[in-house]
Amino acid sequence: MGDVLVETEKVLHNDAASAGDSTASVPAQVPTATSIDYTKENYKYAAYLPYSTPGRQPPLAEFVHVDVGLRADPEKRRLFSVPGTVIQEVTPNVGTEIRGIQLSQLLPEQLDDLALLATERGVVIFKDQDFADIGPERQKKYGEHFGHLHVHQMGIHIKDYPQILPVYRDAEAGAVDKEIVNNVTSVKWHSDMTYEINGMGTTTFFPLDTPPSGGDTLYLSTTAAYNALSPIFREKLHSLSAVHSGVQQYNVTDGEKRHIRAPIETVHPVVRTHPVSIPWPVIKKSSTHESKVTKTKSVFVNRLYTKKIVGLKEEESFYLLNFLFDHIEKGQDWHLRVHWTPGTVVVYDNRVTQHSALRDFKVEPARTRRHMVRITPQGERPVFVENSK
Ligand SMILES: O=C(O)CCC(=O)C(=O)O
Ligand SMILES: [Fe+2]
Repeated sequence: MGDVLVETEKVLHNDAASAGDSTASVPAQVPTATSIDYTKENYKYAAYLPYSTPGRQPPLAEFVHVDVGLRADPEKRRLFSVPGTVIQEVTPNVGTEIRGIQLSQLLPEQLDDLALLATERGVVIFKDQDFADIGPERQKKYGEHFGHLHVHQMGIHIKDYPQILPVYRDAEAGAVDKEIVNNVTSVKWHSDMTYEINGMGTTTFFPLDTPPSGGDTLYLSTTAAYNALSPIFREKLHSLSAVHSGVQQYNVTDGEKRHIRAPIETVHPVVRTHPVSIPWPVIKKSSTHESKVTKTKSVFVNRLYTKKIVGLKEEESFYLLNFLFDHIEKGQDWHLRVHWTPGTVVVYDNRVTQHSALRDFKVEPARTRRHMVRITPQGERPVFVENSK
């Protein structure tokens, strides 16, 4: 053991029970090797350290998702009328900051209003929250309000909760430096796992522990990016679809193979319509405010996962995709940056936004960590509907 530590400066954060756990019904969960020795530190958020469960699982099957945003009050009164709530736009195009209300206390109908707000504003930033301290069970139940929780193909999860994703980086785990060694910047814009058939929906992301400086997250609105294009150009995009691939992510490893599913590629529309605006009879029936809700279209291609426009020749596809990536990523008028103070929780709608981690922080072995948590409900299979706004 001593040799291993000297050679790799990594430790397993297991409590002895978990690594050796191998009852017939419960697969063994393996703690991820970390640079910080958690047998020596009484870490408040040890329950959120990364684990994986070796083994192969079947592909995810497509399912019908009816979004809770359809039940929202268009004025979002049930959310906004809570006494003491302070609501502030961050920029005109993206982001709303909320104080004075606890996300952990919201009722189902208030969460419906929140889903609509996240659709309209892209990113909702809650401040001074107790959410990080309510425990994984309540966090999972909260996330399930918005949809079926996604389990990541890379197989990382917190102990006993495959649906809760730790985004953990120290000098060993998350391989901060290894990942970006061949890039000029750590910025990697994307929407989450767009290679999946059912896309990701109303997503919640929050910090447990962050470096003294750096490690902010960048967000942007793909609805505003769509609206900035000329009507003629938008029209051209409407008929196009593109291939999104999970293969590259699957092939990036830190030496450990933890993947639980074979990687897939899926074709999605280049412009997608948000489900709260789709005039689909099944949805109409369950909606009390169908006629009033925002109808949004957004550009749905991202540099990390979108590989090719269907039907175009290589050079044409490359040219058009790179124009769209640059357009989305460079328009500061639809960007914002979240600095993670304790108690901050972000709720973003993955259908209408992209984001990027910033791995700009200095990493001291056995000391620095950036520890975040993501709860990611899946939404509908992305669709384009011609007559939406
Ligand atoms: O670490 C971050 O700031 C973002 C990570 C990320 O892309 C994600 O959790 O989806
Ligand atoms: Fe992400």
